[in-house]
Amino acid sequence: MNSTFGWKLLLALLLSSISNLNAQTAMISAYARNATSLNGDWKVIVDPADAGVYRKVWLEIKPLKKTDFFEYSFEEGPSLHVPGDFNTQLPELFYMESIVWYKKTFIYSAKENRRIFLHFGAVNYLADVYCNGAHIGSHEGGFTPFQFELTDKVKPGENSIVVKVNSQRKKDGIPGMGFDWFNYGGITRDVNLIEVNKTYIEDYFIQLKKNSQNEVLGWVTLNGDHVSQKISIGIPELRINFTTTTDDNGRAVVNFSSKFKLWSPQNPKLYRVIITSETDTVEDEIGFRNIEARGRELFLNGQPVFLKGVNIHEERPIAPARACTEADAMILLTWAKELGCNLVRLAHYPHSEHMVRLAEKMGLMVWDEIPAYQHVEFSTPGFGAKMQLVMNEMIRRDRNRCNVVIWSLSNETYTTTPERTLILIDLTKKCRQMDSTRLITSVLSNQLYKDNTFHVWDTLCRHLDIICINEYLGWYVPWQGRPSETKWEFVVEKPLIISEFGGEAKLGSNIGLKDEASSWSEEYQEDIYKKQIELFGVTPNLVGLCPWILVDYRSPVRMHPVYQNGFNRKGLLTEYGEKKKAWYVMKSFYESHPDGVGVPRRGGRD
Ligand code: GCB
Repeated sequence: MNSTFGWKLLLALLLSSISNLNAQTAMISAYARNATSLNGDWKVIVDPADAGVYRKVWLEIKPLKKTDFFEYSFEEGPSLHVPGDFNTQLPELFYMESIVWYKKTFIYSAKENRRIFLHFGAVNYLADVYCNGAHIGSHEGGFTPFQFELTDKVKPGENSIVVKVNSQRKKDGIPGMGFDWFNYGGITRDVNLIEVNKTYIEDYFIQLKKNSQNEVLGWVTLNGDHVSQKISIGIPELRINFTTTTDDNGRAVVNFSSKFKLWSPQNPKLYRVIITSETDTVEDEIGFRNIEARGRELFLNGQPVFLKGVNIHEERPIAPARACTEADAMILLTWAKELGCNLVRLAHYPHSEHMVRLAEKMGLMVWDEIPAYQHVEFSTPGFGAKMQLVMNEMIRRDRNRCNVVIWSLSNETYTTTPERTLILIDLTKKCRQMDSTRLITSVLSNQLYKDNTFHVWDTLCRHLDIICINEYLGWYVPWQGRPSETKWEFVVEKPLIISEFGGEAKLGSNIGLKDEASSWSEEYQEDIYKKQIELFGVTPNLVGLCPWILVDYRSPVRMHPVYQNGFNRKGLLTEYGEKKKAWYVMKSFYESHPDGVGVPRRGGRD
């Protein structure tokens, strides 16, 4: 790590309870490197009793004498596909939240002056990694990339990697013990061996300066033993060739101006950008856009914008499992486009890089979120530092994606939890230090709704760029009057996104029953949406919406045997993509609001 931020983070981590050992924040643009994929079949040992540590399965000892025996074997056991969750690949693993050992071999031929890294897109939740029988490190956190350097650990010929994956929930985990989605465990994203030169481009930030539409302000950092180098940033289409030199810490400021065709949902323009040092080159596709909150409004590239969003969980439709490929992302994002969206809230954790990059190409803005969800244990010593690490990993991966317009640092955490507000204020400041060009938020719930007035009183709002509220009026919270007569009071005037609303319906259930929640009828859900639209019309500073949720998704806490059966049924679509009545209400609402136009007001303070 080259920045001051890096040192501060390192110090914080030393003081924290995070179980990361030797895992490095992954290098930028892993997909653009010289990589060998380790995706495919991995041999596995299922270990719900945590016996593999005692038996030292990573040593893979084989019987030598006639009297020898060993009570495990990778070779004679099952295989699982990587990337993918283990729960949906073997029936006996479906509800398991525990340990699976994975093993893969690869052939390596040594090359002079090259370094080799083992890069994981994500492993849910704890990963302990072994190379050729030696423990090389561990990583905590189920949704962000990390890497280990293998340069001194590999040998010419066959090498083996063993990963102990543990998906057990942790009280001090992020997320913690309770969450309303399926805990898909395993090596859930791509695995790659990445080769680079001795000194390589570790990271870069090439985006428009805050509030500017023509000036890029960023930096490049190098990692290696020869970090003072000439750097160039080339954008052939704009005839830009910006040159500079890194300092003794391997860091160079990047600053140039041009007349960019700005990225927007209507024109998701990306440029080929070539970042070159004396010893490395990385190519990326980068877009340029400006997002700003001013007063009670949002502006994209200087124009007022209304965020027509939808919430999405990273679950594969049709045959539900953890979504992990570009094809999975394509299905989900195509549905979001069909709904008329210009934004997707990737709830409640960073989704795969495929998802974010594809959304960028398709003209969808992205809301990125770390999994600090509801009852996470802020009071655990070092919890703030652990959140910071997850945030750092998310921002490092996505900060060059111009479609990312929101960093969300938590969802529905409780104001009564000790340390919560202080930690979130501190994290918000740190996020802004890392990247002030996006809107920073934390999603609030449990605000006071009394006498048909919504009181948004949480003082955390003072520190955020936008206020985001999950409200569920008409479902968890009964309406207290006519939706069109709802009043709003805010602790501070800022742009507001209603980040969750909706209700459950099972497709085709109790047709026509419009006024009984327990009918789980589409008509009841449709009615919620119609009333919500009345509410939006009297919500003064509304700049965006995210209905909960695009697709019905698995959640073991949803236990009704007829209507839910392990699924949260708040989807506008079923898991097969069938449209519920509420889909059409939301779609026609979005279609009647062209981009750049706010919600027409029928009252309120505007
Ligand atoms: C929420 C949560 C979301 C839940 C949703 C629900 O407030 O943020 O994760 O799944 O409610 O369906 O209750």
